[in-house]
Amino acid sequence: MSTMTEMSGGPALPQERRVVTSIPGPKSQELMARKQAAVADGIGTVMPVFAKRAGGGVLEDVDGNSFIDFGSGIAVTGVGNSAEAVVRRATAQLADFTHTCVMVTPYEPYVEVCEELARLTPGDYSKKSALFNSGAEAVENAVKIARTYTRRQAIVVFDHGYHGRTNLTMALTSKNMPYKHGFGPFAPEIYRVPVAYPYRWLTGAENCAEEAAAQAIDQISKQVGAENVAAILIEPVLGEGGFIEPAKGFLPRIAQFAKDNGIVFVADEIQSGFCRTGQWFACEDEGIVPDLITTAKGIAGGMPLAAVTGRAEIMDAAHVGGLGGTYGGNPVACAAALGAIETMRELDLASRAKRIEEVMKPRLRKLADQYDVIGDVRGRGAMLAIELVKPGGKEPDPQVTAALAKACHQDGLLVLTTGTYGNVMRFLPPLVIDENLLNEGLDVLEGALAGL
Ligand code: PLZ
Repeated sequence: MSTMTEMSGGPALPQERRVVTSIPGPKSQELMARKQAAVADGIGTVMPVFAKRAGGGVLEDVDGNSFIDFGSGIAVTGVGNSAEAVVRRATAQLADFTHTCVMVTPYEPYVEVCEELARLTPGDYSKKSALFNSGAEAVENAVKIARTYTRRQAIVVFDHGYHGRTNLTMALTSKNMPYKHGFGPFAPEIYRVPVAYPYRWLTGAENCAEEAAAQAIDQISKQVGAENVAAILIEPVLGEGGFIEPAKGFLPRIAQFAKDNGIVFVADEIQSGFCRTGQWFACEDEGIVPDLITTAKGIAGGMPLAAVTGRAEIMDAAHVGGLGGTYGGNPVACAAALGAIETMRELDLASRAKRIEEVMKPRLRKLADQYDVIGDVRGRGAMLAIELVKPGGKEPDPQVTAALAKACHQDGLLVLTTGTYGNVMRFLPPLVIDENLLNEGLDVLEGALAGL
């Protein structure tokens, strides 16, 4: 198997952690001053260094520091940055044509991506897709499609769910700050019900799946009326809510309820999809076959592309001309997606994600035994997290989480935090990361915990 350096496009990028300045370094500080003057404050920054190159398992900044990448640009560059096949295919497409608008003059790469999506997503029924630019746009369109298909309006979402930042998807998203605060009014006919969050289920993890499903179904039936519900929308692993894996049994019960009531069951796999959790899609782990699935992020190796894929009869419910957008399914993004999918297949990145779990989870569990601030270790594949709490209980500790992330950044490890309570540290390495870097990243985390 080729080394990470060969797999990334562009000049060879040493696969090493290297901290040569204080973080942020002087050039990043200069650029940050320019950012503050020119870029709206609403666009925040997780780690205040400016990127110069990235590939394999590292990101290099403008000061020559090289960070081990445990973020993948929020679960996007699973195949690595500038992956060879992505660069090759997108470059060829760039030279041929950059845009025609699929609604004006279609092109083959768009159709090819939709054919791949039909092959890769769960379900052996006849499938169709529509392509868009961002995850939020895919979710909006899934809602439009489900509503025209069912001729119903209500959409059911879950506590801790995240679906985007546009007006409709803000309504679908549960967390107020920073996503919704001050941005209302929000779209109507959205109903939020409990999710099976094992670590925080009041009567204990063992009762969680059954009780949460019963509560959710009761609320849908009594408060909304199942016959009014167009779609139930859920992330199989809830990402921005804190990498919550719904207790086993919860998703199948909700999916069955949807089926029994003519409700379109939509899996939002925008963060969890494309090999991230050790399968092509996370819902496969419990044998869930959604009616519609939304994808983005990992689909195109860093180029903006998103999709809604599902049962042909549902996808075809919208009238001709009812779906679209100027750039949706841009040819360069489609070519990149075909390169990313080729890479995932050839390198069997689903297995690599499982291997990442094998390496990381035992070490995270050991750290949890050692450090009381780690209340929970969870996730699967290369979508893993620790939940940080005040020792002795389960009170969320966002301060310690932020401090830990900062200490990791200072020492050359790019990590992200997440969660409704801001107290979850998540690990989303590129699936092509070297095992040495993975272990070295965990060493950095261990050092940061020891230094708290
Ligand atoms: N659905 C499950 O994870 C994006 C958000 C980062 P877009 N998650 C990262 C931020 O702070 O904006 C996401 C997701 C799930 C939908 C989306 C939205 O995807 O491509 O960001 O629109």
